[in-house]
Amino acid sequence: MMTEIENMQHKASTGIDYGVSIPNNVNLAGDKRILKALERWHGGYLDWWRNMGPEGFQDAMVYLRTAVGVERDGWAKFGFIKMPEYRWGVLLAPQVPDRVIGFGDHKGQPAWQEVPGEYRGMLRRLVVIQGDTEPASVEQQRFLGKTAPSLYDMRNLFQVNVEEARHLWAMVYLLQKYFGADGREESNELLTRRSGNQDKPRMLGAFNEEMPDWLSFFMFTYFTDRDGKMQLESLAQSGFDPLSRTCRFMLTEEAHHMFVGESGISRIIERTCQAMNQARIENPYDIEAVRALGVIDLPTMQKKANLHYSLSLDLFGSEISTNAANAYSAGIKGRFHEDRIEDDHQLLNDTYPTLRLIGGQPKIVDEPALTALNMRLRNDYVRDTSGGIGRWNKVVARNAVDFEFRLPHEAFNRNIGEFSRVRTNPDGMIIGEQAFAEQKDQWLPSSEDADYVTSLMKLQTEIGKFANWIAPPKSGINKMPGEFEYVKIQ
Ligand code: BYC
Ligand code: FE
Ligand code: FE
Repeated sequence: MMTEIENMQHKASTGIDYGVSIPNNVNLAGDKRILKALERWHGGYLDWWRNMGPEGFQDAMVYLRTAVGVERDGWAKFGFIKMPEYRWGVLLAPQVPDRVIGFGDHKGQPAWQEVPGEYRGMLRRLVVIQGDTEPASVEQQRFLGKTAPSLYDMRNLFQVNVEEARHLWAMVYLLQKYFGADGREESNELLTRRSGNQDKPRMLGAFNEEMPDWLSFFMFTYFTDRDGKMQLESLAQSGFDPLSRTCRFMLTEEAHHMFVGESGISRIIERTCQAMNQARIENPYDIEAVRALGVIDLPTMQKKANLHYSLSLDLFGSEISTNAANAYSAGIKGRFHEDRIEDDHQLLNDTYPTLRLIGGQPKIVDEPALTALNMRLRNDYVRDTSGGIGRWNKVVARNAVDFEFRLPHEAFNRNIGEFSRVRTNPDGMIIGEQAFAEQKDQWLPSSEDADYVTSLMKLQTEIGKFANWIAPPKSGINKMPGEFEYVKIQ
């Protein structure tokens, strides 16, 4: 904790007040009603964290970064802390002076500092859905500490967890501050839904899936946190300024989550290829031989990628969506990089090439641009996602292994939208239910694949050591050396 003088100096230089129970740059000290409401919520939140947060490590000292500023550079401070004592704060990116609404029916009007009454329901729904995913991911990941392949990876997991929990705080602040009694109720509901629970599940599909192993965790942070990035980018364009500012700061944290995923997968590929080369195994499809080395075969990694990619595509909603059109026209949710697009930002007469199921086949057809906004954001996502696939393939190529990762067709294994009505192979060819059932174990993780991967998941807590199935990272966190004790388990 800082002394009072240190806090005053810190506040003067960064705008963040650490002198109250909830660190913030929204002047909670001068907003006693909201501070009280958040303090009350904090109690229930800590109960949730203790019950549903990382299982078995609540007393461990973890080398975590905490936000101490909101400017792009130098916002983080690193130090050892017990997770329940993490200073979850309410941090908004700096206000842009004279900001105007950038799109939709209100384009050019001053950005809203209060909730516009006519859009209250719509805004609340989006904030609640965004807020719901954050604790859901913590719940999904809560057992992974017990099988961490190294202290470095364990620390990264916990960093992601405390930040996703801070993202919950970010949405709860908006609910408490701007949505009155409804907002308080929604804030409490966010602590009572549970990932995977039959009676009170989390709101979106992917967030009710199990996360049984670290390969899933890395795939999730690569594919699903990237949906988080795209959605936050769209909400960062919002005409409701507090939402925009909140999302802008959340995005700075999101980059690390996707780094954890992309580098984690790269390291697994690296290790598998090395082991294959040492053992002179040339055929990556010789699953038995590769698994005998205690590493994860590349085809199983492709199947996991297929699963997490298709689950993440579902998070963009239907290709044709009046919800998306309404949110855009209202000025509530924009497009990816709306402020860098050159058009009229109203889309009243525009069309957009949209992937649809036409006459039983996937076809690209022009649709009104407003209702095709989910499709457009999903296209931006696919583009963003393919970059990492290319980098994974470079690792494979560098090791002279004959294998190529690729993204399956967007119609593959879908539960939301146009293609939820059909079954396809990974190339997007429509096949019958029975053909799918017969071949799905080649395309999605089978129970044997799951058993094998699970069998590798053993806790490795020796300083500087890594499980056999994953290569060490290129460098440590915050320039720490390889032999650093990232988590001190009590
Ligand atoms: N699962 O018009 P439609 C993150 C519902 S991830 C279940 O097609 P819309 C994170 C939909 O709610 C980012 N239900 O879709 C990542 C609607 O229901 P109602 C999270 C679904 O509304 C990793 C109906 O189907 N943020 O931050 O245009 C770790 C028809 O909907 C699903 C957001 O998503 C689904 N997958 O788009 C931690 C941003 N998809 O209302 C965190 C806020 C659709 O008719 N959310 N439905 O009962 C949104 O912008 C939109 O709600 C969606 C859906 C993009 C999700
Ligand atoms: Fe998040
Ligand atoms: Fe994230």
